[in-house]
Amino acid sequence: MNINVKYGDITKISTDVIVNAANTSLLGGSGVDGAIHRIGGKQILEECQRIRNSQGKCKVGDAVITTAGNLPAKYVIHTVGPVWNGGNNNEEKLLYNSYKNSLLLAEKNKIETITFPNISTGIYRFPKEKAAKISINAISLFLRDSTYVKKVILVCFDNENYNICEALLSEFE
Ligand code: AR6
Repeated sequence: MNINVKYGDITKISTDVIVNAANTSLLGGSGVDGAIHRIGGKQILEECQRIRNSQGKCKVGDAVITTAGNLPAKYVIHTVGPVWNGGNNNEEKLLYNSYKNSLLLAEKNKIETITFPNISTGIYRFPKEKAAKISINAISLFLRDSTYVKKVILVCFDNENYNICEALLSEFE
């Protein structure tokens, strides 16, 4: 299958696109968002500001694309995952939408490889096992019919996410 799991820092990955776990403001934050803006430089923030000026805030589950500035990737897709609030607030569907809409945007831009972090599993507190299942479902379904997107990498920054994703993917194969 064309989904790989890696352990590491997404700002060091040189696939065509890396995905940012952003917030609705698109103007940066902490976690992976902070790292991407800090290392990617002001070009990313400037493009995010232009997007905000033209379309307003980014809704939860939606995605937008910018340059990757000084990062080794070519583009950054910024998506906003849901905050986990107990599970009865459409969180699972919204997380699925974050993956799907990021992949659709990559496809629209004729992108071949895309790297995701474990969206919403940090500051937004989404349970890791549930989040990993949703990510792998969304990605595998998408790869069945995609024309341009051929390879997806899940980059995990902590052991727990890495072990969960590895185990789920080996069941899948
Ligand atoms: N590379 C890869 N993964 C990372 C990195 C990194 N450099 N840094 C953290 N992670 P989080 P969220 C992992 O909190 O939960 C921000 O302030 C981390 O271990 O970055 O979606 C935004 O502005 C975790 O597994 O994002 C929002 O306000 C995963 O990335 C809010 O946090 C997501 O953790 C979004 O919260």
